[in-house]
Amino acid sequence: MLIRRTRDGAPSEITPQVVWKKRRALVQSAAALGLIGAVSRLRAQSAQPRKLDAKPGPFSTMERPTSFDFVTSYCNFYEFGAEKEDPARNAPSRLRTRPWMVQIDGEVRKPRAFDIDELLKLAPLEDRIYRLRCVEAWSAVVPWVGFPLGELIRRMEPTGNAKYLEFTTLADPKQMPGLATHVLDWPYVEGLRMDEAMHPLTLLTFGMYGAVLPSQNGAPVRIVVPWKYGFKSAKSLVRIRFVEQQPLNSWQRSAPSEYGFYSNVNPSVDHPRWSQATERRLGEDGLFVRRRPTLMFNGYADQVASLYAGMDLSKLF
Ligand SMILES: Nc1nc2c(c(=O)[nH]1)N[C@H]1C(S)=C(S)[C@@H](COP(=O)(O)O)O[C@H]1N2
Ligand SMILES: [Mo]
Repeated sequence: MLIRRTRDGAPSEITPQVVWKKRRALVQSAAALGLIGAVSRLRAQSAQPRKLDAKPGPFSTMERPTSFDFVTSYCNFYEFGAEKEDPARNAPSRLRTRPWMVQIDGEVRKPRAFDIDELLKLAPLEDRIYRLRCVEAWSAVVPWVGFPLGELIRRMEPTGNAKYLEFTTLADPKQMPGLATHVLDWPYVEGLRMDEAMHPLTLLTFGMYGAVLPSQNGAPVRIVVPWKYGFKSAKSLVRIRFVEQQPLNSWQRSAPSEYGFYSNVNPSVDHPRWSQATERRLGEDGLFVRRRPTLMFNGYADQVASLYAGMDLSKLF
């Protein structure tokens, strides 16, 4: 599957998934023995994030996950500030993730609101290690925990008019200092075509690295769409609306010449201000570190290319 496509990794970079699994098993047995509890009590304030039980899911890359420290400290979450360190600095102490409701409405037979703890139990959780490629030409490999968004969509019974999904994320100025700036029109809005949303790769995501999502990574629930630029993976969702018209996503609204609706990772369509042909992998900084070639659909072409058959992807970027 994806293993054969990993033509860019040096041998040391291709750590088999079993190693990650072993590491996770170690962490879990340490937790069982109370060791982690002991360690975390030594840490100043933060409680150990709650573990999420999950079975191994499909589509995981064999590439070595980026370190937890990188993925949780180098973030884009503009509601908490525009610098990469701002979300890690601001979100954990400010974002209240309980109680949390997610409204599901629009073109569905059964519109309703879910309490986050109910939503979390809607379908079995899976571990899935995906590449994430930011439009800013950096990438990471992240072990997510979630279930296919399609599991939720099916249960909502969409009407025949449901052609797209619109995702809206939290916009609360009391919790989110970034809302005082006008980087984007808040709330942050994203969208997917129905077949993209139903695709088995698209993950409704509650956790990473075997535990609940850190606030800066979009707690308590976010979308992860691994073949699209990172901004399509909206964080801290409060509403999913089924709609007939293509939603106008926040980045497209702010700069339509730079960001489109589809935003599929595509090395041959440059951003107007920079190349998308290569990327820098988080955690591989340094003068002599070679940039990686960016792969079409972020390496997921076998799974998703057929969704875009016949479309001119240089126009529908
Ligand atoms: N609500 C919200 N979601 C968001 C963003 C944001 O600013 N606000 N940034 C996006 C961008 S640009 C990226 S690259 C990814 C980053 O996810 P990560 O920080 O978990 O790696 O989140 C996306 N989701
Ligand atoms: Mo991004």
